[in-house]
Formats: sequence, C-alpha cells, structure tokens
Amino acid sequence: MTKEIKEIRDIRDVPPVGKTSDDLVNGIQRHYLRTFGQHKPNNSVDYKYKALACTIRDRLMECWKNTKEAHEEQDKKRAYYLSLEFLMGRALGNAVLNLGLDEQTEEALHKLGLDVEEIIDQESDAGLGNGGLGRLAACFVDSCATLQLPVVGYGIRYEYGMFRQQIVDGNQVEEPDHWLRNGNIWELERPEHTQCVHFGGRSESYHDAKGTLRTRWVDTEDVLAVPYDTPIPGYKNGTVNTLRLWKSAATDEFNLGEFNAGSYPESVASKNEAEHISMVLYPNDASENGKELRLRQQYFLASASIKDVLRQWVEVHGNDFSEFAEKNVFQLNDTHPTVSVAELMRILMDDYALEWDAAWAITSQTMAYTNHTLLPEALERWPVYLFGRLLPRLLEIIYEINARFLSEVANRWPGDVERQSRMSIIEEGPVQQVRMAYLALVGSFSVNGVAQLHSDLLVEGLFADFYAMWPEKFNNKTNGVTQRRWMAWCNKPMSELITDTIGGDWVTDLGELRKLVPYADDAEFRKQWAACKHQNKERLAAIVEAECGVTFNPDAMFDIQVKRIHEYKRQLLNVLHVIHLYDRIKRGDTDNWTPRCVLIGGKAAPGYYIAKQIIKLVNNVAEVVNNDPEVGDKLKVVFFPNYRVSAMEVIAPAADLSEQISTAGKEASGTGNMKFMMNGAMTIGTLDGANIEIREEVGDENFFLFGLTAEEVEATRGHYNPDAIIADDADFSRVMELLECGHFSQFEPGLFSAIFHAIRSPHDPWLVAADFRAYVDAQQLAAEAFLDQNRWQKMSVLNTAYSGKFSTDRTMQDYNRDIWKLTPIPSKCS
Ligand code: 26V
Repeated sequence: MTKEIKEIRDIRDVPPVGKTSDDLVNGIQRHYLRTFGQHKPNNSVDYKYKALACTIRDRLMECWKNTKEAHEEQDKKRAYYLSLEFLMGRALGNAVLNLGLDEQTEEALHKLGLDVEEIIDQESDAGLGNGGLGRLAACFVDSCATLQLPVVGYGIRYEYGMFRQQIVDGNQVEEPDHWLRNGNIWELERPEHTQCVHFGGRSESYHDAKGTLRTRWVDTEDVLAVPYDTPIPGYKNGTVNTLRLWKSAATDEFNLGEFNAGSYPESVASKNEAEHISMVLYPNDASENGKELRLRQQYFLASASIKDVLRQWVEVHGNDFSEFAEKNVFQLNDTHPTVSVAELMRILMDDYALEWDAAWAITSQTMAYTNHTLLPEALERWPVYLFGRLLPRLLEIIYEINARFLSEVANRWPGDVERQSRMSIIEEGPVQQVRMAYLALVGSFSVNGVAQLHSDLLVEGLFADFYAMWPEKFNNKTNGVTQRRWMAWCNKPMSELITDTIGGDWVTDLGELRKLVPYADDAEFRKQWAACKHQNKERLAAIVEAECGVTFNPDAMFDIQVKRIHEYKRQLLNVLHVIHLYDRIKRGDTDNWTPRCVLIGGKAAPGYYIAKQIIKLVNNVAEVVNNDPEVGDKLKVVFFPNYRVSAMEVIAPAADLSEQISTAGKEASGTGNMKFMMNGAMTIGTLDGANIEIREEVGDENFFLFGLTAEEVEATRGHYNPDAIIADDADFSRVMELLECGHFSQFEPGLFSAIFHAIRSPHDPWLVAADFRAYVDAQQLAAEAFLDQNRWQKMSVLNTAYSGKFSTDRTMQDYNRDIWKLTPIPSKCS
C-alpha cells in the first residue's frame, strides 16, 4: 500500500545553487564526501579538484538547460561548427572566470586551506587537436557563447588526444595521452541521442511504394555514435552553449551470428574495429597520409552530426525541408569534414525522397568552407578505390556532383578541356583521387581564408579557376583568439592593471584596449606594466627551472618561439641566430650585450624526420651554450617539452619577443602571434599570415620586420644559391662552420648532416639562408631596443593597446555578418 501523498512536487523544481564563497565551500565539501566518498583531508589532490569542478559545474547546469530550451523554442537559424579537432585545454579556470566566480572560488579554497594552483594543475588538458586549427575551433566556441550566437560545435571524443612529448637524450619520444584516465567532470553522455553510421556495403536501385526509382545503401557495417556534451559558458551572460563530441561504439555488444557460430574472437574483434574510430587523434598537421582510419573518422563525424541536426529538424518541421537552408548552416573547419556535402545529399535523397535539384539547392546553400593552409602537400585527397570501398553510395553522389559541375564549366568555357581536368573533383592519374578541397569549393556558398594575405593568395593561386567561376563565394575572415583565456585568465597581473586603468569592458570588447595608448607615455604606468611582466617571467622561469634544469634570469629578454615544429615555420632560422649569438660571445663581441633567454617548444609529427632533427639540434645547442661558463647569463637556451594549451597560458604572458618567422606566403595566419601581442610582446616577423595585419595595427615602429615578401619568395625560386649567400657573409659562414664541424654533435658525428644539406640546397623551399642576414639584423635592433627599457615598455603597452582586432569576438561577428546571419539569443538565466 502506498502512503497518501499530500503534495505533488515537480522533479524539475530544484532549489537554486548559491554563489557566495560559503556556498562554494558547502558544494566542495558535499561533493568531496557524497559524490566521491572521501573524508580524509590529506587524500589525493585529484578528489579536491573534482569536488571543486563538480561545484562549478552545478552552477552551469541550469543556464545550459535554459540555453538549449531557448534555442529550441525560438526556432531561429543555427550554425554548426564541424571540426575534427577541438583543442580545448583545461575547463575549470575558464568556467570560473566566465561565471564571474573567481574571487569567491579563491576565497572558498582559502577557507578550506587548499592550494589554488595545485588544484588547477590537476586537470588534464583536453588536447583534442594538433595546433592552430584545433585551438581556433576552441576560441570560436568561446566567443560564440559570449556573443550569444546559437552555434553548436561537433567533433570527435578521442580516447587519446595529442601525444605527450618527452625529451630523451634530446630526442622527441611520443607517449599516449590517456586524458580520460581520471574521468572527465565536464562531459555528459547523452545515449538517448545515439546515431547509427554506415560503412561498406553497396548501393542498389529499387522501386518505392509509389513506383519511383530510388537508390539505397545496403549490406552496410554499422557503427554507433554516442554523443558526449561539454558546456561552453559565455562570459557573465547566462548563455551556455554546447560542444557535442561523438564516441564510436559497436552496434551490438557482440555480433550474435558470429558468436553463435562459435567465432567468439571474430565477434569481439568486429566490436573492436567499431571502437577504434574514435580511439586516437591523428598527430599529423602538415601532410595528408591517406589512412583508411582517418577517412572513417571524417565520415563518422560528418554523418553523426548531420543526422543529429536532421533529427532535431524533423522533430519540429516533419519532412518539410523548404526552410532548412534558411535555418541551418554548417561551417567546415578545413576539408576534414567535407564528406558532409555528399552525406547531406544522400540523406535528403535516399531517406527523405528529395529530388537531386532540391537536395542540391539545400546542400549548397548550407555548407561553408574555411581553408587553413597553402601547403599543397596538406591538401586532402583520397584514393577513389578506398573511398568506393568504404563509402560506395557517397562516391556515387560525388561522381554525380562532379559530372554536373564539369558540364557547367564546359558551358562557361566551351572547349577548354584542360580547365575541366584541372577543376575536376576526381583527379585522373595512375591512382584516381577525390580532391576534397574541390568538393568543398563546389558544395559551399562561402569559402574563406584565415588572414588577408592568405585569402588573396588562395584566389590568385590554388583556387584561381574556382574564383574565376564564382568570385562571389570567396571572402576573408582574419583569425583571432579569445581574450578571456589568453589575457583575463592567464595574465591576472596585467589584466588587473588594465581594468584598474581603463575599466573592464575590454573583456568583451577588445577594441577598448586602445584607451591604453596614452598610458604608454606615462612613466608610472609603465613601471607597473613592467612589474606585471616581471612577475609573469618569474612564474615561467620557475617552470623552466623545474622542467629543464636551466636558470632563466627574469631581467633578460625572453625570446620565444612555440608552435608545431615544421620546416616552413623555420625554427632552424631561430637556431642559426642562437649559434650566431654564441659565436659572438666566444669571440668577445659583447659590447652593449642584451642578455637573452631563448625558449623553443612544439611537437613534431611522429614521422617527420627533419622536424625531429630540429628538436635534437635545439637540445644539443642548448647543452653546449648553457654549460659554457664564458656564456653565463648572456645567453640561455631551452627546448620546452610537451608544449600545449596550459603551457602557453604561462608562456605568453612572460614573453618579450615573439618569433613569427615563417617563409612568407606559407603560414596561413598564425594565432600564437596574436596571443603574444595581446600580452605585450613585440613581434619579430616576416610579412606572412596575420603578421601583416598585426604590423598594420601596431605600426612599423613597434614591430621588427625582416625578410623576403611572398612575391619575392616566389621570384627567388630557380636562381637561389645558398652557398654563395653563406660565403658572402662572414657571420653566416662561421655559424655554418660550427654546425658542420660537429661542434654541436661531438659524440655523434654527422648527426645533423640532413639539416645543413637542407640549408645549402638550392631547392630549399623554405629559403632559410635567404633571410639569415635580414633576420640577424632585425634581432640586433630588437636587442638594442630592449636595452632602453623605457622605449621597450612603451612599445609593449602599445602592442597590447592595438591588439583589439585579434579577438575571436570580432572574427565571429565577421563570420556571422557575412556567412551565418544568426540572431543572438538572449539568456533567461542570470
Ligand atoms: C592536416 C592534416 C592532414 C591529415 C592528417 C591530419 C591533419 C590535421 C590537420 C591538418 C591541417 C592543419 C592546418 C592547420 O593547422 N592550419 C593552421 O590553421 C591555423 C588556424 O587557422 C592558422 O593560424 C595556421 O597558420 C595554419 O597553419
């Protein structure tokens, strides 16, 4: 017998969570005991981190639910950011900042006698990306939430993110990054929205109930896609958007057929194959590698995400797609998710019975493509045989898209068969290939590059034929970074000084930083500014000491290059300069010397031999330089191991000089350059990517420019003679002599021969030798400027003051104005 209940209560009526430090203390204590079963105060710091993370998460949940409801109720246009990478880093500090709970949290931890830094450091980075492209996606979702734009990020929940880099005897050693080992407080599994993704099988024709001839994809091997949602809080605005990451799972625990037939191992193996799809992030960011598993990942993301969007559409609109393109837009982060073009066509035609023309009108009005690289070797192509085996129905659709497209080309340029073969989505040759960039160009209504120079070079070069056909599709969207993480969170001393001086509006309106311009001439302000930088340099120096055993003097110039290791980024040029400085010291050429601490960090793709050699060279040069008593404090060099998002949060605020020295025309944009600028570092750089726009904003007198222009780089090819350049330059000759005589490889003769041959090669695509002299001269100017601390601090303030353009808030407003056309949705949450 059930007892009679007097009062019926709604399961949704939950008492609100408070936001005072005492409320937070209660939350932490409650989770520590009741969620994690801990009671000893000296238990591992992990439970303390988790108790705090749960307490903060509690304060996101209602607004998250409200944001989802508001998006559904309003039925306004939505955007989906499809990306194989989201390099989120840590979530806790960011959530605390965006909820406006920083002071209360600090107070609460203080009351509990807990160490803030130690707890923050307990969280693993979500390293689900390689570098710039993945971190950009993370900054984008942050800004969209802050701007209250209805944007959902879709990606893959890799079990293993970017590998952990260890340095053993100066060499990179990769270790698996099992970032989920201790659990992930920030994700919520949503099994109710699981999708089914098909692979393999074949395509067949059939007559439907009405007698219409249709196509279906049959005999497929299916994989489940289970969504895991992560909250993306806006800055103090009650909006919490969603990042939805898919995990792959087998359709059945076991294949019952195989199981009953006695092939138990085979049935377990097929379960394994399904689960492999979301197992690991590909750690390659500069050359395509054509691996089947990578194509599986791409289609897995595309199919699951599109099905998820269509599920929500059909729930509200039934099978009426007439307004679909007005209400939905997919932004493709590079070509990686481009198979989406064919997948949306397939579902609209095969599952919802739309005709080709109707499906194409929707698809080509819904897809938008961002290109992130000019390197031809990074442009994705898939062998047709592989594509056809894995995704036969999609290949069929791509052929049809191509046929219709090529007939348009033929009508526009009659008889120009050469042009048709150049533009074909299918590349002919011994092995036919699907050109993913061309599929994206044909299938999208918008195509953008990520900095002005990059967008210009795309339409002049790589995409010239397509520009001739559809000039209106092409546009530029210069990258940015979020100032919440990259200033407000990671550089507390400077942020407080800025807010005390000009108010706090810069956190959501970075253009406000211009108000700092007059303070560049205020000696008292500069003194405080320098003190902040000094404090940040001490923080980095402590980590360098602990990680590398090298002492950085915070009064020296901190000269920093952190990014993926790649020849086009020219870490080698940096090393040549370091060797030059060492040579000067050894020769006693040290009048008016500027002491320097050079830090180089970044990961090399595991199969990229020369990049790994460059890491080894940096370490060997560091070993010689740091242990030479004659060098002493004049020069220190380290290779910073395992560079990642949380490391950059310490590195960027401590930088004096930011190295952005790629061969002009090769770096699409760069975003590290922006983080350094915001934090008051000077840039030494080429006219490449967003460097050009940085220099435009800050003025030539506050930027150390050097090197060939993109045009000059192209003009140099064919008559480039590095041997002559080296012979004509006494400094350069001595540097090469030190390298080539084995001074930095005394126990390993010949170790660096690949490197010095590359520098001396007339075919060196990166023209390292061509820019050596200009680089060394620019470095000398920087060194002299640093000696005059008044001048340097002034330039530093101006770099921050003029960095307003490089907020992803601006970037997202540009995407929204020109491409997405979304209406911001205010929050009902406070
Ligand atoms: C390519 C591949 C090839 C197959 C294996 C996996 C993989 C992963 C990534 C890539 C492309 C990477 C392109 C990239 O990261 N581009 C960078 O994008 C940044 C954001 O727009 C930009 O700032 C950098 O200049 C650009 O190099």
